Amino acid sequence: KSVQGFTIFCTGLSGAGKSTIAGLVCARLQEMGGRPVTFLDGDIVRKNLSSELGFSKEHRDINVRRIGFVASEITKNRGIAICAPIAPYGATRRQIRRNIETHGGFIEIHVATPLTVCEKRDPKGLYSKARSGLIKDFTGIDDPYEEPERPEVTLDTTDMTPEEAAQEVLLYLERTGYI
Ligand code: GGZ
Repeated sequence: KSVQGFTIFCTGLSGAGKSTIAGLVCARLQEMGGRPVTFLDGDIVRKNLSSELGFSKEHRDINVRRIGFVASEITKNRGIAICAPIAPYGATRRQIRRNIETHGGFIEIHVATPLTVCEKRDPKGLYSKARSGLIKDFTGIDDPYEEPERPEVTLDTTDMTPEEAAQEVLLYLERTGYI
Protein backbone atom coordinates (compact mmCIF):
# COMPACT_ATOMS: atom_id res chain seq x y z
CA LYS A 1 0.00 0.00 0.00
CA SER A 2 1.48 3.33 -0.98
CA VAL A 3 1.47 6.33 1.34
CA GLN A 4 -1.28 8.92 1.28
CA GLY A 5 -0.82 12.53 0.29
CA PHE A 6 -1.56 15.36 2.66
CA THR A 7 -2.03 19.12 2.90
CA ILE A 8 -0.55 21.31 5.60
CA PHE A 9 -2.79 24.37 5.81
CA CYS A 10 -1.38 27.28 7.86
CA THR A 11 -3.93 29.97 8.73
CA GLY A 12 -3.55 33.13 10.83
CA LEU A 13 -3.11 36.88 10.76
CA SER A 14 -0.68 38.82 8.58
CA GLY A 15 2.69 38.80 10.34
CA ALA A 16 1.80 35.77 12.50
CA GLY A 17 4.63 33.73 10.98
CA LYS A 18 2.73 31.48 8.54
CA SER A 19 5.09 31.84 5.56
CA THR A 20 8.26 31.52 7.62
CA ILE A 21 7.06 28.37 9.40
CA ALA A 22 5.62 26.86 6.20
CA GLY A 23 8.89 27.56 4.35
CA LEU A 24 10.96 25.82 7.03
CA VAL A 25 8.60 22.81 7.12
CA CYS A 26 8.78 22.67 3.32
CA ALA A 27 12.60 22.67 3.33
CA ARG A 28 12.77 19.91 5.97
CA LEU A 29 10.29 17.71 4.11
CA GLN A 30 12.20 18.25 0.86
CA GLU A 31 15.48 17.25 2.55
CA MET A 32 13.83 14.02 3.70
CA GLY A 33 13.14 13.30 0.04
CA GLY A 34 10.87 10.65 -1.38
CA ARG A 35 7.87 12.73 -2.32
CA PRO A 36 7.21 16.01 -4.05
CA VAL A 37 6.50 18.99 -1.79
CA THR A 38 4.65 22.02 -3.17
CA PHE A 39 4.62 25.31 -1.24
CA LEU A 40 1.61 27.49 -2.07
CA ASP A 41 2.56 30.65 -0.20
CA GLY A 42 -0.08 33.36 0.18
CA ASP A 43 2.05 36.04 -1.49
CA ILE A 44 3.11 33.83 -4.39
CA VAL A 45 -0.45 32.65 -5.05
CA ARG A 46 -1.68 36.24 -4.96
CA LYS A 47 0.92 37.19 -7.60
CA ASN A 48 0.58 34.20 -9.90
CA LEU A 49 -2.86 32.66 -9.46
CA SER A 50 -5.06 35.42 -8.02
CA SER A 51 -3.57 38.66 -9.34
CA GLU A 52 -6.98 40.05 -10.28
CA LEU A 53 -8.39 39.61 -6.77
CA GLY A 54 -8.68 42.07 -3.90
CA PHE A 55 -9.55 41.55 -0.24
CA SER A 56 -13.36 41.58 -0.12
CA LYS A 57 -14.97 38.50 1.47
CA GLU A 58 -15.89 37.26 -2.02
CA HIS A 59 -12.37 37.68 -3.38
CA ARG A 60 -10.68 36.16 -0.31
CA ASP A 61 -13.00 33.15 -0.62
CA ILE A 62 -12.18 32.72 -4.32
CA ASN A 63 -8.45 33.00 -3.55
CA VAL A 64 -8.58 30.48 -0.69
CA ARG A 65 -10.72 28.04 -2.74
CA ARG A 66 -8.19 28.17 -5.58
CA ILE A 67 -5.43 27.31 -3.13
CA GLY A 68 -7.60 24.52 -1.73
CA PHE A 69 -8.23 23.14 -5.21
CA VAL A 70 -4.54 23.03 -6.12
CA ALA A 71 -3.76 21.44 -2.73
CA SER A 72 -6.47 18.81 -3.26
CA GLU A 73 -5.01 17.85 -6.67
CA ILE A 74 -1.54 17.52 -5.13
CA THR A 75 -2.94 15.49 -2.22
CA LYS A 76 -4.89 13.24 -4.61
CA ASN A 77 -1.62 12.46 -6.42
CA ARG A 78 0.02 11.52 -3.09
CA GLY A 79 2.13 14.66 -2.88
CA ILE A 80 2.55 17.10 -0.02
CA ALA A 81 0.96 20.56 -0.34
CA ILE A 82 1.84 23.35 2.08
CA CYS A 83 -0.44 26.41 2.05
CA ALA A 84 -0.13 29.64 4.01
CA PRO A 85 -2.97 32.07 3.28
CA ILE A 86 -4.71 34.12 5.97
CA ALA A 87 -7.91 32.20 5.10
CA PRO A 88 -10.03 34.22 7.56
CA TYR A 89 -13.37 32.44 7.08
CA GLY A 90 -14.20 29.23 8.95
CA ALA A 91 -16.82 27.98 6.50
CA THR A 92 -14.39 28.23 3.58
CA ARG A 93 -11.66 26.40 5.50
CA ARG A 94 -14.14 23.65 6.43
CA GLN A 95 -15.17 23.18 2.77
CA ILE A 96 -11.54 22.79 1.77
CA ARG A 97 -10.93 20.32 4.60
CA ARG A 98 -13.96 18.24 3.60
CA ASN A 99 -12.77 18.06 -0.01
CA ILE A 100 -9.12 17.29 0.77
CA GLU A 101 -9.97 14.65 3.39
CA THR A 102 -11.63 12.56 0.64
CA HIS A 103 -8.15 12.31 -1.00
CA GLY A 104 -5.73 12.24 1.94
CA GLY A 105 -4.76 14.13 5.07
CA PHE A 106 -5.61 17.71 6.04
CA ILE A 107 -3.53 19.25 8.80
CA GLU A 108 -4.72 22.67 9.88
CA ILE A 109 -2.06 24.73 11.64
CA HIS A 110 -3.43 27.75 13.46
CA VAL A 111 -0.59 30.23 13.67
CA ALA A 112 -2.24 31.94 16.61
CA THR A 113 0.19 34.80 17.27
CA PRO A 114 -1.93 37.55 18.87
CA LEU A 115 -2.80 40.68 16.92
CA THR A 116 -0.83 42.87 19.34
CA VAL A 117 2.34 40.90 18.57
CA CYS A 118 1.73 40.85 14.80
CA GLU A 119 1.08 44.57 14.85
CA LYS A 120 4.23 45.26 16.84
CA ARG A 121 6.30 43.21 14.35
CA ASP A 122 4.62 44.83 11.35
CA PRO A 123 7.32 43.54 8.94
CA LYS A 124 5.84 45.28 5.89
CA GLY A 125 4.35 48.32 7.60
CA LEU A 126 0.85 47.19 6.60
CA TYR A 127 -0.69 47.41 10.09
CA SER A 128 0.49 50.98 10.40
CA LYS A 129 -1.09 51.78 7.02
CA ALA A 130 -4.29 50.00 8.06
CA ARG A 131 -4.45 51.97 11.34
CA SER A 132 -4.04 55.24 9.51
CA GLY A 133 -6.71 54.27 6.96
CA LEU A 134 -4.34 53.98 3.99
CA ILE A 135 -5.34 50.32 3.61
CA LYS A 136 -8.96 49.34 4.17
CA ASP A 137 -10.42 45.93 5.09
CA PHE A 138 -7.21 44.77 6.76
CA THR A 139 -7.56 41.47 8.61
CA GLY A 140 -7.63 41.98 12.38
CA ILE A 141 -8.04 45.76 12.11
CA ASP A 142 -11.25 46.39 10.16
CA ASP A 143 -11.84 42.94 8.64
CA PRO A 144 -12.63 39.68 10.46
CA TYR A 145 -10.50 36.67 11.31
CA GLU A 146 -12.55 33.67 12.47
CA GLU A 147 -10.39 31.46 14.68
CA PRO A 148 -10.22 27.75 13.79
CA GLU A 149 -12.28 25.60 16.18
CA ARG A 150 -10.37 22.32 15.97
CA PRO A 151 -6.97 22.87 14.34
CA GLU A 152 -4.58 19.91 14.43
CA VAL A 153 -1.82 22.18 15.75
CA THR A 154 -1.90 25.63 17.37
CA LEU A 155 1.28 27.71 17.44
CA ASP A 156 1.71 31.05 19.16
CA THR A 157 5.05 32.39 17.94
CA THR A 158 5.29 35.17 20.55
CA ASP A 159 8.02 33.36 22.54
CA MET A 160 9.11 30.81 19.98
CA THR A 161 11.62 30.79 17.14
CA PRO A 162 10.41 29.87 13.63
CA GLU A 163 12.63 26.75 13.87
CA GLU A 164 10.88 25.64 17.07
CA ALA A 165 7.48 26.24 15.50
CA ALA A 166 8.42 24.24 12.39
CA GLN A 167 9.74 21.44 14.62
CA GLU A 168 6.33 21.20 16.33
CA VAL A 169 4.67 20.68 12.96
CA LEU A 170 7.21 18.00 12.00
CA LEU A 171 6.72 16.24 15.37
CA TYR A 172 2.96 16.21 14.79
CA LEU A 173 3.50 14.64 11.35
CA GLU A 174 5.76 11.97 12.90
CA ARG A 175 3.38 11.23 15.79
CA THR A 176 0.44 10.78 13.42
CA GLY A 177 2.41 8.67 10.92
CA TYR A 178 2.34 11.08 7.98
CA ILE A 179 6.15 10.99 7.83
C1 GGZ B 1 -4.94 41.27 4.87
C2 GGZ B 1 -3.52 42.03 3.22
C3 GGZ B 1 -4.45 43.00 2.89
C4 GGZ B 1 -5.66 43.08 3.61
C5 GGZ B 1 -2.75 43.22 1.57
N1 GGZ B 1 -5.88 42.18 4.60
O1 GGZ B 1 1.61 39.76 5.55
P1 GGZ B 1 1.50 39.78 4.07
O2 GGZ B 1 0.76 41.05 3.55
O3 GGZ B 1 2.68 39.49 3.26
O4 GGZ B 1 0.38 38.79 3.73
C6 GGZ B 1 -0.89 39.42 3.63
C7 GGZ B 1 -1.44 39.03 2.31
C8 GGZ B 1 -2.77 38.30 2.55
O5 GGZ B 1 -3.14 37.59 1.41
P2 GGZ B 1 -3.83 36.17 1.53
O6 GGZ B 1 -4.01 35.70 0.14
O7 GGZ B 1 -3.09 35.31 2.47
O8 GGZ B 1 -5.25 36.57 2.20
S1 GGZ B 1 -6.63 35.79 2.13
O9 GGZ B 1 -6.38 34.39 2.59
O10 GGZ B 1 -7.54 36.51 3.04
O11 GGZ B 1 -7.09 35.79 0.73
C9 GGZ B 1 -0.65 40.93 3.57
C10 GGZ B 1 -1.26 41.38 2.27
O12 GGZ B 1 -1.65 40.19 1.55
N2 GGZ B 1 -2.46 42.17 2.39
N3 GGZ B 1 -3.95 43.73 1.84
N4 GGZ B 1 -6.59 44.00 3.34
N5 GGZ B 1 -3.76 41.16 4.24
